[in-house]
Amino acid sequence: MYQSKVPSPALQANCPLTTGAGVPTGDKLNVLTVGPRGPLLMQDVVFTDEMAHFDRERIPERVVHAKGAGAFGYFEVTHDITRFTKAKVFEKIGKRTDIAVRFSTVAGEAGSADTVRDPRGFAVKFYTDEGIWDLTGNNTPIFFIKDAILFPSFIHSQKRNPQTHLKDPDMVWDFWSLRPESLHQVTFLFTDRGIPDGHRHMNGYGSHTFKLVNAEGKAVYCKFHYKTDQGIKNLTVEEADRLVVSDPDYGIRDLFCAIANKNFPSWTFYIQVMTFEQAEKSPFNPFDLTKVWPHGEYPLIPVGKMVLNRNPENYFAEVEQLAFDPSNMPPGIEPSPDKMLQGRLFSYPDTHRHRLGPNYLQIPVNSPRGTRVANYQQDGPMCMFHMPSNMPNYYPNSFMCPRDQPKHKETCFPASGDVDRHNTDDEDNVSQVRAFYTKTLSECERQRLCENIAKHLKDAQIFIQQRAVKNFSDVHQDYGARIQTLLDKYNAAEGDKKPLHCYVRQDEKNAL
Ligand code: HDE
Repeated sequence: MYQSKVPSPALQANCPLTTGAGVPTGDKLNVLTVGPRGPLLMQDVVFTDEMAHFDRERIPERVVHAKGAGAFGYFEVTHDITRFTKAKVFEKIGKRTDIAVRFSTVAGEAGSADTVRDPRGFAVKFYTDEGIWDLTGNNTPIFFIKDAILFPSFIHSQKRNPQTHLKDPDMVWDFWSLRPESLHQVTFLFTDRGIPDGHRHMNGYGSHTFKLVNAEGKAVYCKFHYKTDQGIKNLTVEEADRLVVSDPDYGIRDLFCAIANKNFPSWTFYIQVMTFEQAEKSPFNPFDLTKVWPHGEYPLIPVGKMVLNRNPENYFAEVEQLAFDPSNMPPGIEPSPDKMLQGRLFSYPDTHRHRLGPNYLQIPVNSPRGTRVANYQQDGPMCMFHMPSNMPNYYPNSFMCPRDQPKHKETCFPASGDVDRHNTDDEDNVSQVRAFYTKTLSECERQRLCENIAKHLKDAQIFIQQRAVKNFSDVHQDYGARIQTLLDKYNAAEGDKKPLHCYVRQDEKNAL
């Protein structure tokens, strides 16, 4: 069982107080001055050591998913899926693998409230025998967009207006209404599940399509689901609004206290599987992250259980420095052509190098455990790893050293087609949303969904409201009509409020 590298309290308590260099400190409560009222001396290195470190305590917060809660535990295999994958994490029933999990909101800053309407990050780090596997998912099986190039702009539209520094409904709804592929996730977000009750009562999803490869080299596509064993529970809008004020860290507190009280949360882990032949024939793009795979056609296959049974010893060391990376995949798990997943393969390690430095994988919570790192990477800030002095730092070489092993090569697969910036906007963005609206939601849930949307959309300019309502009507006439009726009431009661900030509209630019 992994424990963070903090010395035991007993050992630490008997140590003398020291500087960062380990030099024992005589007096930690008074600076060194000339006489009781005299000036402070620059030779007071106890003071400069303390203050200089304090000035450097903050690192850049995550550009998204900045507010989060973390915990540790294990994944245990309960069903055999070795027919699909050779990944050792699944190699036999009963096998346990240490995990780290971080839950998070998306748009808020590191100090923002936990109970806002927002997707929840649900990232799982498996410390497998073949290196780290990061399944960096959310609490929704889909996402707003399906092309990675849109992500920076999508996030800009969800965060603060660059002039007012305020959240801006115009930006949010202008972007969403111009990208109809967002309708599925927007609908999910404004249902009751848009405000989960803490982090223990929500499901997690790998969301993307991945590839599983078995020991014979045969590959299938798959999706990962982790369903809460605590039961789905959501907060009402009223409860959530109250907690934003009374307990903005509700999610962190709920998780920490549950584990501290040995009420260990768990999730049941499933996969869906699609053969390459089925993918070829699929009526929708199985790599399109705005689409689900219907469970009727691709049933959930049970795999294992995830249990969280340890709180972090230190939040900064073990949660703030956690670095999840979808490109960390052990043999037997590979990426699919999903454009969003492909984009993420670059972005996560890139953002970690910015936030934590090029040697972030040497931070204990990010380091593999069941296996040893052996490569020719060297140096860089905060580097703690180097090859033994009797081994070369280059490859190939003629000496004793770590060598690549062809059995771990990625599977070979055919790919063809014109290289182009293919526009896939016109792919069906409404059928699955319509099924969700008409078949999955109850009448009460549909009404609350429309009320939740109208309550937010009402603060966008009328022309943006109209474009958004048209998109909802494309999903279902009733969906758009209900929202428009609610908007009419708001607009009649509140008048056409001049938004705080107005960009110049495209068709008004000649007015400049
Ligand atoms: Fe992320 N995302 N993301 N995301 N994401 C980050 O990495 C990114 C997407 C998710 O608890 C960042 O460390 C791109 C989908 C989680 O530490 C960054 C795209 C899903 C977390 C990043 C997406 C996620 C992040 C920012 C579009 C669900 C928090 C900070 C192609 C399947 C992990 C960081 C944690 C964090 C990039 C979209 C989940 C910038 C480019 C889809 C749970 O690398």
